[in-house]
Amino acid sequence: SSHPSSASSSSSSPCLVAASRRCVSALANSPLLSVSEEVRAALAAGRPVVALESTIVSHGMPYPENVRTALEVEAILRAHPAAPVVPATVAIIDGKIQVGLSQEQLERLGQAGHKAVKTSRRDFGQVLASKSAIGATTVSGTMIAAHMAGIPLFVTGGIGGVHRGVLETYDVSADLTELGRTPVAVVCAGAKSILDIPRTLEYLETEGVPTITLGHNSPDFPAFFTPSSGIPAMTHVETEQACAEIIHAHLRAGLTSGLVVGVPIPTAFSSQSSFIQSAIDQALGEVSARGITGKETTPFLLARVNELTKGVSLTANIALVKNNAAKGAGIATELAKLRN
Ligand code: PSU
Ligand code: MN
Repeated sequence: SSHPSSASSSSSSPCLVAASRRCVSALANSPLLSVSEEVRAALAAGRPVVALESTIVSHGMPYPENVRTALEVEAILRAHPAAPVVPATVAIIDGKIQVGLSQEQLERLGQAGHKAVKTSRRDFGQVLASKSAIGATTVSGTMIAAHMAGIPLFVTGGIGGVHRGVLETYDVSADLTELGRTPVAVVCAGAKSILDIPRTLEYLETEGVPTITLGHNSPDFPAFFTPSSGIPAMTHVETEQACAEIIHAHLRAGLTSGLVVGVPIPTAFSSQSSFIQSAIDQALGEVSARGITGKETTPFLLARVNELTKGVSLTANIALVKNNAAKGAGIATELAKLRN
């Protein structure tokens, strides 16, 4: 049916994750989905859970900072002052979509680095069929798994977007079409200026994806290493509660698109942004010069910018991911209250 299911009909209609906490996604029975015991118990009890991606671990940061950061982000969620939030890191391991990783699995993923398969929607079949491959899920891939498991909120660093030079390359991240088709809220620090941010926001608008800036004294969508992109988001809220209310209403209405919550980088870590920007410009030039295309483009840019800034961009990247986790824990907590 194309009509949103109301709470009262949720017992008889195919159940949307958003309808109520007891109502588990119809996809939750997939034989290829493996949800950890801790995550399963938290979801069943209506306690807050936050999904986390794994491409940021394998392709977004070097080893061993990647594993350390992943564990620290999980620890920030668990130590959330109001009440613990359960982390659910997503990856494809041993031919299963794993939601909630052990420390050992995180270590395998971090060590695999670029040998892991960067996994967006199109890559699932290939990675699942090859039982030995490790699939590191992107924002797109992680949203799919989170939705399958019934997790409405997901925290990461930055989303993919419309690439600069799109009119030549047609390079638009699968994250954007995923946001248009999968009802999960993604908390991030905006989009990196490796991307065309104005066109990314236009694309999200076309896909029916609300963009919400949180805790900003301006309506601007953040731009990863800088607090403001100069382009307004759909709306701007000051509190995690107000943010959760919009997410809750959007999901409860049965809309099938996701949402983006942009959390500006803390100002203490944004001072080096013009130095980082010059590294980004150089790395972008190298992408064209070397003829890098397709799924290789973003990992190349991320690694090259880390290299060129000798760790300055990595420090900012780690700081903003942790800040997003702290904010995401607050939003997840408010969202759980609204859903219970
Ligand atoms: N941007 C970042 N860090 C990242 C990514 C993007 O600042 O780690 C990763 C995310 O996993 C995102 C993916 O989903 O890159 C997008 O890749 P592509 O541009 O090829 O769609
Ligand atoms: Mn691409």
